[in-house]
Amino acid sequence: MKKLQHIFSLSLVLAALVCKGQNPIIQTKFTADPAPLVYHDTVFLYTSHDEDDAPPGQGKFLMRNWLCYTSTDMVNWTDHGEVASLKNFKWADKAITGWGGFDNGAWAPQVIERNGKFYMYCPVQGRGIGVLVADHPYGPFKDPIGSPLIGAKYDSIDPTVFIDDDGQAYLYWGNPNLWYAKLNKDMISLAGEITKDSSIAKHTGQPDPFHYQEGPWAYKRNGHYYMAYASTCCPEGIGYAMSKSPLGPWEYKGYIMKPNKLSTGNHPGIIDYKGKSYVFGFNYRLNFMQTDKHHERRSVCVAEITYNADGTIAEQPWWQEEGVTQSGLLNPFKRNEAETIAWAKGVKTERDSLKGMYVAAVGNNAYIKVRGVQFNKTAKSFEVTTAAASAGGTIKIHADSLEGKLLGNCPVSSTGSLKKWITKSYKVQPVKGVHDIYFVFKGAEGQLFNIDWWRFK
Ligand code: FUB
Repeated sequence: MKKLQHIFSLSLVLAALVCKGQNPIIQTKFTADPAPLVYHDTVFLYTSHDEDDAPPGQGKFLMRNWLCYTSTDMVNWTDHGEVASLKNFKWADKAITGWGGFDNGAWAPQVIERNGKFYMYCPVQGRGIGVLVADHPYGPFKDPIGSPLIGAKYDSIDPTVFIDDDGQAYLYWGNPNLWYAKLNKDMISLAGEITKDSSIAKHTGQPDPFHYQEGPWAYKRNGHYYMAYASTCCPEGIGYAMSKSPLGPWEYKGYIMKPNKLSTGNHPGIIDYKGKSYVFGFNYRLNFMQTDKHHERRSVCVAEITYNADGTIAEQPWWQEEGVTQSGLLNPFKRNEAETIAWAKGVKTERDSLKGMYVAAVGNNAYIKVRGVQFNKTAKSFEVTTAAASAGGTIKIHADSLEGKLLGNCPVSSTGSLKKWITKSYKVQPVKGVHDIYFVFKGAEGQLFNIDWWRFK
């Protein structure tokens, strides 16, 4: 019996080892400028947000807010929606600066934790770099100083922040030059001069071996200081430099990822998590799945990276459609938010004050895939909370592929409103072991229903 149990757990572990994610990792919105933060056992992924109606054309960004996603397995990502927007910065108002107002300019952010507080550094394009503070990684974030931390005149976009082992914090930013300043322990004021880095700076009049463009990402690992960045505009790959000190001089080390003409931009975010190392960035795959025209509608991707013994990073190919290996399995017996997704087609996410985030805009044949779901006992029923305005529809539950074994057929009837929720239980075919689960939505044309959460029993 013990031997059987051992073989069973081994097969679960092996199944977990081969579960791969897909790139891009978010499909319900256009996301860019990934800023991952590992906090306790979770990866918090902050991103900028390209609006669906960004006009065609390179550089025609339409960006109003910043989003947050979380994962504990690097493959299934839970959407927490907007965590901050231009409206958090009263000084971003057009009436004050003459620039864009609250309608555009929410560029690449980064969040860092210090002493239980979360500091979010946000470029407000053309107006400077602001800082927000929160008690929780999901916010609410507030502007503690009511003015830009870095004024507009220092190539002021793309902040990255890093705290050294001695407690000194550094803020870096800039396009086309790299700038930096020390931060006080309060993380919301400067501890010194604003300085243009001279070793990595682009406009030194010297040849530019760094190909530095923008999007710096500073960190320290095994005693080495790293500055990764979007390089070689345009298209942009991801380059990096290393140093023995947080203020350089920086030595160019090459590409983490060479540029690719499929993409104009890029923007690194690098972490270690559960014993592996990852680089995040973005491509335009979802935009080009919808149209052959370039819109600034980007999508965050992730790849695993490895370090050589001397601290240099092995170069990766351009973002592959196959993503990273799943680093943990999903428990189907706990409440799972419907917006926890490995891959989705034809759905959006929304938030309301009562329910928080939920999956919306579910149309006929739309689907959600969750990866590496571990049924460590037999599931016999499925519970789900939905709301439907009119005819409703059906949730078909398939195992392992869109046409895989049909586990359940769950009719969703009208509740009279897309905001009126009911929780219903349905019998399903007994299921055990590790599976990908596909929720496929069927019904008439138009929006069928909303889904808040689900679990198996
Ligand atoms: O997302 C707007 C800008 O494009 C970012 O600030 C840059 O890093 C580039 O990704």
